[in-house]
Amino acid sequence: MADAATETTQATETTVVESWTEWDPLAHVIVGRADDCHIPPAEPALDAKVPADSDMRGQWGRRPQESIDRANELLDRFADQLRARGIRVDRPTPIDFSEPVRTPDFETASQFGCMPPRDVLLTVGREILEATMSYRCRWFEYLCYRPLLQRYWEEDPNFRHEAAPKPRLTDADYRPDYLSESISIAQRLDWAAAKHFVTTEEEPLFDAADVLRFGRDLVVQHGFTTNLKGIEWLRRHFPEHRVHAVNFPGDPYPIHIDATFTPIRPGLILNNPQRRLPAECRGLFERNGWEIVDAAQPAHNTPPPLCYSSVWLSMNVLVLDPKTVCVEASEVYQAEQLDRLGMEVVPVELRDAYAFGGGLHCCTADVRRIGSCTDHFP
Ligand code: DAV
Repeated sequence: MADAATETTQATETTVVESWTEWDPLAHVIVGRADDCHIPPAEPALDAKVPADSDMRGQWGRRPQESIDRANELLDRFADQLRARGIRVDRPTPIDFSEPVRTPDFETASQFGCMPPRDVLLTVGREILEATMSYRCRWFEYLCYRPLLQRYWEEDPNFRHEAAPKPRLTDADYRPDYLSESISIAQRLDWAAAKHFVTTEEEPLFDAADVLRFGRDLVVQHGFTTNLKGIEWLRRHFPEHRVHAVNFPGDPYPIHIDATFTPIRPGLILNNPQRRLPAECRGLFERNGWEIVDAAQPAHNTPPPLCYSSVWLSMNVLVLDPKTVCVEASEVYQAEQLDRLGMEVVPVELRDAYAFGGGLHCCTADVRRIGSCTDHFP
């Protein structure tokens, strides 16, 4: 592959925020917290993601305290593991998620949590952008990160703190087709292939976890949580970047790209074998000599109880640098595969926290990775 590198910025001693890729050496990261996390009440975008036979259907409220304590124990240990490697780790400040949310356009009886900062914060170069989000219960989640973002803003004169326009999230944002509880998987797959997702094109919507950063290029999944207007908004907001929309027709519940398509290092991406990148989207990678490898099978047949995510959190790894990757400790097949691919694998226990919003990639957000804006697809 080509190794063209375009220096666009010069880090200084006061640089706190800067990250251009998913794999450059990690220096500073936010790790989420499980405190007070709630299963939110029914709402259109969230219901579309919960399978018909899920144990979460019909129930909502604060998660059991033992599960919160256990998840926090694992998140704290993960934070310590990262600190022991010299990485600066910050933690969010949870708000009271039992509080209802009411805006002029919608109301919901409780909120969600702040375990997965990756969904909310998109770091591109020296900017951290708060995503619009697409669930009503997550509308105020950015508040948990404001104390950190304010601090970075004071410490780093080049840090740009941005927020995408808050969406109105009226019923016009959601397709009523998805409101039925008995949609077959075959129907869902047909809809996914036709790019008929639960969110409409009423206004720009995106979750930060639908975006992957490849230096000058941003790869964004079009699915339940990010619509085409959201992708167009990102394109206009980052005029120096090339923004590529992708979708994965094999996924009946397409939210977030980070259990589907996982860059490991320049030239190597893992792809979920049930959600292969379609041929028309592969050209960019193939022309530039990137290898797209089917990820190993997950070690588990089912997600843990009360979990939104699929078993493919096995692929939701956190790359520490192009030779080192954190893999969930029970995901032995994924660990073996990455070891065979030449990576040093750091096992991290996190499965009992999956229910709070995802895996190792989800529960973190980049503040700094050492590197510059490089062009990997010249
Ligand atoms: O496979 O359920 C999970 C992504 C979480 N950020 C899945 C996608």
